[in-house]
Amino acid sequence: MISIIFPLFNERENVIHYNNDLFPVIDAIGKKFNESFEFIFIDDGSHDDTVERITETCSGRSDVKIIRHEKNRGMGNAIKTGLASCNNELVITMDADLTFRPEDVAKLIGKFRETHADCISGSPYLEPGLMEDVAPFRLLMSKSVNFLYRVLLGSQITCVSPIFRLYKRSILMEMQISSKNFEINAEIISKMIIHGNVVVEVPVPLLKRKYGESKINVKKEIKNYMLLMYKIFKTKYFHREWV
Ligand SMILES: Nc1nc2c(ncn2[C@@H]2O[C@H](COP(=O)(O)OP(=O)(O)O)[C@@H](O)[C@H]2O)c(=O)[nH]1
Ligand SMILES: [Mg+2]
Repeated sequence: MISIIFPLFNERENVIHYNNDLFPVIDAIGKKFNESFEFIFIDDGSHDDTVERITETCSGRSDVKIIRHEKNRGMGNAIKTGLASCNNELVITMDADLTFRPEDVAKLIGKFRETHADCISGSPYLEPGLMEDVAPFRLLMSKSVNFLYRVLLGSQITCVSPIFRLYKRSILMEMQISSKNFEINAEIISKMIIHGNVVVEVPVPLLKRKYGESKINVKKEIKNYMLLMYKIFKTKYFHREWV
């Protein structure tokens, strides 16, 4: 069984569509791969009625866990809550807005069965033309940050930030993860690369959000990614503690 963790913050416009856009797609992948899934939704103190809507949408499904943070604690903390609340060795993390397509979960599983890597990471930069309608400034920032990470990590990784991944959970449970927000994905992948874990990327499209609004605070995230790079630098080259 594979656990799929979704951090949710004010996503009522998305979760009401899951009976069309998410569950049938994952159920079909389960049949194709002879695999079963557990869905873990972490509501991170949403101000809207995300919890009520997801509870309603999932009624009748026995493969769903809904966990709630009373207050907003950030995407990183929500993913950590998700990891702590499942027992399966394989976990997938995914966006609630389904901008990474649920059908591409098949690519994560297919690549894992082929390679048995420690992490299969979806990348919209592995092939040209996979990014749908991204603001040029955000694309430039993202590509520059990824370039710096490649240099720093001495790795060919094309994209450090996506949430769309399959992991061996035991590796994450042994890792000290300090990020509270969006940069958790870059922290995890950087530490895996530094520790010599096997990370394999697969090309996946990144679509434009269909419903609701993005919650990312670009300035705050750039600051967090820079701080993270400083920590990698200290740890990798001076063997100093990651604090
Ligand atoms: N738990 C948690 N999840 C969040 C938070 N902010 C965003 N998310 C979730 O993280 C995912 C990505 O966020 P999104 O707003 O789409 O950012 P973008 O894709 O970078 O534009 C979505 O599933 C959001 O619901 C937060 O503060 N806490
Ligand atoms: Mg999004």
